[in-house]
Amino acid sequence: MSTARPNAIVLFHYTFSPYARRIVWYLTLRGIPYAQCLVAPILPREDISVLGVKYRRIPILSIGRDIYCDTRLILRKLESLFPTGALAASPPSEKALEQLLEQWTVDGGVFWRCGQLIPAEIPLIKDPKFKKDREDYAGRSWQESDIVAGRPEALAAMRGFFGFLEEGLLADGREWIGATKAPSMADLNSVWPFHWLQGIPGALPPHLFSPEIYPKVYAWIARFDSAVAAAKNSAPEPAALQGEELVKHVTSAEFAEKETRVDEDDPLGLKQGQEVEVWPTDTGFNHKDRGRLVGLTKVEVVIEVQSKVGGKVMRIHAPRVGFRVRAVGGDGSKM
Ligand SMILES: N[C@@H](CCC(=O)N[C@@H](CS)C(=O)NCC(=O)O)C(=O)O
Repeated sequence: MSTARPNAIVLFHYTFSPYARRIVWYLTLRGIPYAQCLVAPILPREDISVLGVKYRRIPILSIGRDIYCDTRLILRKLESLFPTGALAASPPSEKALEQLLEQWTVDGGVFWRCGQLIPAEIPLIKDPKFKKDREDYAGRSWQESDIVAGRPEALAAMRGFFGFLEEGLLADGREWIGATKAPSMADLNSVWPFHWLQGIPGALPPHLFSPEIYPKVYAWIARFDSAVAAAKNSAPEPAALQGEELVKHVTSAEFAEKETRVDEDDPLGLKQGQEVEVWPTDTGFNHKDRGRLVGLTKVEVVIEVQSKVGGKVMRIHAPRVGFRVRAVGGDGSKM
């Protein structure tokens, strides 16, 4: 594996995270070089907390001293910071479809139902440390009896999702969701939970889910897999970064974005420089970042925090969707 550091991008992830794969696939399809910091599948993750980040979910991506949380924001930033060869469509109606698909998979229940279908008998689920960690993450029980009890309803929902693709988006025999020549953002925003689930032995019972029952969906997943494998052959291998070397690399870099701004007409009425807390509301909500507000727009909230080593100012960016921002000490801080 190459140890060259091609640019200021570092992806923090572990390899079986379906959300992280969204970013790995994106970078691979685009051929954008990056370094990666492989972290543990459960907390603690020293290589992240040392940067002053409390956000617990995976992946995060740093570009210099800017740290981006949540794949929705990460993809938007990569598209705007590396515009040549961007994957998003240009016509507004196609862009809208891409965003709807992202909402469907992230917020519309697809990922949540996939999580419920992880079989209770796999060794990781039986590990008490993993169970406790995921209960903190999801705010729901990961006890085996509850996983088993939730399965029928999740399978019923999953049939609806597979049907939506088979009889809807892919029904006319198109290769890619956006009828493009190669995978586009519409595919990237929809394929990942299905790709993940059908790769977990025992998650989907074959009498309900198979290439015979959903031929177009299974062929589409396989096609996407081949497209990524082909891109991987020519894409640069990610450099590995960890520990002291990682901290030095990230904290000694410049900011990727020169300017951030707090919109005066933002409905929250928060002010530049004010101390705020930021946290996701769906999962990972027990881990709040606190810092100085330096950015608040329709797209993102940005706060400044200090790295634990070297005391460098880092900027944490989170999307507005699915996150809460509260003034420290404000009435709503316990919501
Ligand atoms: N909306 C977030 C969700 C990220 C997420 O839930 N990631 C999972 C991994 S696939 C996670 O963080 N699980 C708990 C953990 O790894 O700490 C995103 O788009 O990045």
